[in-house]
Amino acid sequence: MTAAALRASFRAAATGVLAVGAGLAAGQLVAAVRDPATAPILAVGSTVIDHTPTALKDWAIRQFGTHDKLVLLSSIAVAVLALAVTSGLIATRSLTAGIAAQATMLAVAGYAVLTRPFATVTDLAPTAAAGAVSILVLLALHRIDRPPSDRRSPQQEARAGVGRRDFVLASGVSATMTAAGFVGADRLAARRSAIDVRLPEAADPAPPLPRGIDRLVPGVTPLRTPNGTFYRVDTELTVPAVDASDWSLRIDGDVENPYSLSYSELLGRPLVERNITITCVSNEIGGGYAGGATWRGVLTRDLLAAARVKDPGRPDLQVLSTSTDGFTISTPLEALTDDRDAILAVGMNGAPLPRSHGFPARLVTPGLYGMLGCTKWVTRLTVTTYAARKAYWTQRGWTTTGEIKPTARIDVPRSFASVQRGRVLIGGTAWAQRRGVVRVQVSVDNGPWEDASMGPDVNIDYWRQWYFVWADAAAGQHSVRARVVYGHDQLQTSKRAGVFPNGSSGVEERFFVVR
Ligand SMILES: Nc1nc2c(c(=O)[nH]1)N[C@H]1C(S)=C(S)[C@@H](COP(=O)(O)O)O[C@H]1N2
Ligand SMILES: [Mo]
Repeated sequence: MTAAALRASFRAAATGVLAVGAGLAAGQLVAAVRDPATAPILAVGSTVIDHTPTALKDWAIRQFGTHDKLVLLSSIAVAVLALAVTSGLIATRSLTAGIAAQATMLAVAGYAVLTRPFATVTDLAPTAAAGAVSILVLLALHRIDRPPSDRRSPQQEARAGVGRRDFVLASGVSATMTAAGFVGADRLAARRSAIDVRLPEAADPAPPLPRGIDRLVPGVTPLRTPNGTFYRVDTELTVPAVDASDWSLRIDGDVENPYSLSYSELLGRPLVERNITITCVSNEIGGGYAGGATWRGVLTRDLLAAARVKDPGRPDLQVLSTSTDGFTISTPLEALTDDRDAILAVGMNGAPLPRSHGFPARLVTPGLYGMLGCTKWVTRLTVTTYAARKAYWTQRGWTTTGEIKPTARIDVPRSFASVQRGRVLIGGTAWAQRRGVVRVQVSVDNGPWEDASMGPDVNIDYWRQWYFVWADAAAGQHSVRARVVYGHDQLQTSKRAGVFPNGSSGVEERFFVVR
């Protein structure tokens, strides 16, 4: 390839990328006005997530943890980039074919948008804007790059250098507007998502959390997880921006009295507060997918009592909860009506729920993994049977009954940390929801199990901090294991299990070095 041909290909590729980039920025901007989740890239990403086999999803979560979505979006971005380059190169051969290539990408995005749960035709607006802008930019840059041959007079050929400058200028303008579009869309979405509500105080408040031992033992997880650092697990690519004034909760299914509740009606009900530690079924032994908070809301027991469940003694009854995006969770009816005080929460640690944790309302069910009782952005509670309806993760083979497995977690020393010889502080948290943590036992270098010192006992559904002083640590590599004793002197199982299908088990072992 000659240098000139190479430069021409480069300009063609750049044309494709600039056009698609400008289109995506336009899509982002239009989506930000209505609903950020309808942006074409996000719709495609969400569709890919929903069609990913469980095994692959599992692998991705294991490999990338909470970065799994970033990895997914980056992969899609790389694919789009490749397609954009291709469309630019095709356009130099045949402009019509180049436009057709972009239109095909558009059609795929449009299909993804329309097949999202609850999608409406107006959700196509961002994709349509993206398509219009990308094709217009493609046409404009293509024209500047290679003026139509009938206009290519000898003088114009001579002024090819000027044409090249025009192309660079036009590219710069396009790239700048694209960047401005992305930034603007981001600002717009952020402004839209500020939460401006004041929650009424709870008529039945939770006891204030005692002081934890995390001041005493640096590195131990605080007793209360701040909202900003609380783990987040969901299938969403962008946090749903639900408007409290548009939101309502529908309670229906096998009930005598189906009804709906607006946000202000919900806040008008007597609110309770409970301290509850929730945990994700995808938490590996020693993992961070657990958090403790004070949840404020309405008891689901009361909400369901007002709906009057038909024949509530029947076996197999579940409540299928649905969130704004169509995601569903199955919770045994019993867990939402017994005295464990499951909550339809509106508040978290004294503040309205953050959007990432389910604003305006979510379920919090003590004792069950998040995917069984913690539906965020919940809009519907349908009383039905497990035979009749299957929830999102049920369809993918996960448990419908799994209770949270009791476990002790080591927070310090960190894995492969190097610590001073002498007195080594070992510490962590332990949870055994519905049973209660009795104590934690520690074994150093596979020695005998010894009781750790325990932090305050908040309640059976809350985690408990612990620490152990290893008084005479000698230089070298060491290991520590920790296990929880819960309920009535039951011992945490040492049997190893992966997270699928009903949560990990096994005793954590950690290695560290004493200097
Ligand atoms: N709408 C919706 N709710 C959801 C999920 C989800 O994917 N979508 N994930 C569940 C899972 S798997 C867990 S562990 C908890 C996590 O709640 P958090 O993100 O507030 O910590 O939310 C649950 N609620
Ligand atoms: Mo989860």
